[in-house]
Amino acid sequence: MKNVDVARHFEEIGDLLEIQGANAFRVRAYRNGSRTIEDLAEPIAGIAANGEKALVELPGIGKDIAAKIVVLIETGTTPQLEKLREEVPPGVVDMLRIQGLGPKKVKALFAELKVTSLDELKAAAESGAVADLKGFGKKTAQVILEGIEHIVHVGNRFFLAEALVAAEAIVHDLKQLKSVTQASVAGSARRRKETCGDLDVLATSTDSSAAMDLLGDHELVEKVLARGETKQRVRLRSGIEMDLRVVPDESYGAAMQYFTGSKEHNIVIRQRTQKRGLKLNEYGLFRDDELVAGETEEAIYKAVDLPWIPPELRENRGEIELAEQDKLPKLLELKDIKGDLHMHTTATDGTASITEMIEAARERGLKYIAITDHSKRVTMANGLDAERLRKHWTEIRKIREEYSDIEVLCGIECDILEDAELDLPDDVLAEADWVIAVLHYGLKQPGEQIMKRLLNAVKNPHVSAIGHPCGRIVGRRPGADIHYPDLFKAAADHGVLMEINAHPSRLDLDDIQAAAAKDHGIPIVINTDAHSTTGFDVMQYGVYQARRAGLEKNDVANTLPFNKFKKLLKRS
Ligand code: DGT
Ligand code: CA
Ligand code: CA
Repeated sequence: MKNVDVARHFEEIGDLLEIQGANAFRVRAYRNGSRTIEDLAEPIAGIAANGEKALVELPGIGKDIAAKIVVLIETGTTPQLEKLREEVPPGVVDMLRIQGLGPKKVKALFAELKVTSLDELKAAAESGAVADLKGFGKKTAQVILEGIEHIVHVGNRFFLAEALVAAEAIVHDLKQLKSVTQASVAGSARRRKETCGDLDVLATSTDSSAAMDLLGDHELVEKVLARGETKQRVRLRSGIEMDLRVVPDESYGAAMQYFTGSKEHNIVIRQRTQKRGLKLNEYGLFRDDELVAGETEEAIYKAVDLPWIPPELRENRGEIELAEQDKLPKLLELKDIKGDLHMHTTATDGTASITEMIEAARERGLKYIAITDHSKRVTMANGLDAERLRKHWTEIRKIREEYSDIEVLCGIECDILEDAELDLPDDVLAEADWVIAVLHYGLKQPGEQIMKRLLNAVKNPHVSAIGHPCGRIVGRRPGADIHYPDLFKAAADHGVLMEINAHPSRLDLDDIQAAAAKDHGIPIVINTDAHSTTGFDVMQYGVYQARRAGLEKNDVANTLPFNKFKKLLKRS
């Protein structure tokens, strides 16, 4: 069992307990435990193997949770969660996904109005029953309706990070089978789309039943939903469903091309095959009944006079025209990244010290970082006022003296307040090496005010970059109403960088806006926003998003060596 699974288990216990109205300390204990496990660098299963005593030594893990961890790892679940799940209907848990609706309100809706699904909640909100509820009101009812619409719009999709990790683990295990020659992730996960509806995996094998048996028995799989000669559909424990298709070697390229999609991309490719008197399907490319190509994707694309197109670009957003003119970008790669300019320490809401973050960054081969703790407006995260920030920087300056192989910038993640002022005075910001300005509060303000805030930040001569510009949470919270062309024009004029926040729940800028920022000539910086030493590991998701935007190494500022990166900080 992975740390994330154990963490999610306790998070869910905390949520369900709160919905049931359990004691707040108890609820918090589960959440703290969950957070500790999530941030742990080493596998919790390894620690648990040494017994409960070793677990209790972790911060936030008491005797009770320690005992449950042991049971959870041994049996895959705990009696407590199973019981809670029986008591609280799954539709009630879904309500937690609505932004602005915490367990307390969900509990009230469940207890008072007896709503047990999003559909029932929608009806209750529309009928006015929600607004009449104590502590709710018309505004909350409206927020709920908007939240439901957003969820329904995103549908039951999963974060790429979660989907991809599972798919890659299964592909890895399939490849261990003697009878399997090739295996790969296809579908939206291969295109690195920020969310996946389901997973698609392909394998070539001399013995399709061996591959299907392996999948059916896999530890990540909860249930086999359907099984045929060459196709199997399963549901993973995380809830995401997966299609496995077993194809012969000579069809592998055709099947990869077909099942990678997107549908829109494939339609255009198929038109090109038809024009050439060919027929394309998942088994191959045929002239009459003769197989012309099928073993590799390259051969399929070549047959329609195109170079191979990277999966991240296959959305029919101009990639076929670029391929035709031999102008496909040479996409950014993870290994090109040399710096990370957004991270937190224990000074605010991070779990690691300055030194621990520097060490972790060095281990990952980073050559420069910026430590950017929160400014004071974020009280929830213990944000820094001028005095504490200056002390923090003094500390950073002292510690960075000890390192000759990594540059450490004294930074700040400075809130852009609701009234468009920055959260810290100019004379303080002037002392920073690097300032990321961000929106955290008032994301629902009218577009005009949002733009006033962003433009004010861009014009401030001390601001280096705009972080997670729209503030969205993928699938959960829509971003602020930004008029991007105006933002990008101002950023380009003032020499302000734009961030792709790599956290899988943010990916903000998104692929479309990152491409637009590039068109404005704005250097993009991809940052992890790490809150722990393992937080650096999400960089790849930012890189995927950049690749979907067609970005090359040259478009991304933190691929530069530090001496060149530094020059970008000089504001025009
Ligand atoms: P998802 O699962 O919603 O995140 O998105 P995809 O792209 O993984 O879509 P999925 O799982 O329905 O199908 C995988 C790929 O198979 C899809 O990208 C293209 C191909 N495909 C599926 N159905 C069709 C179809 O009706 N026509 C064509 N041309 N391709 C299809
Ligand atoms: Ca899919
Ligand atoms: Ca599928």
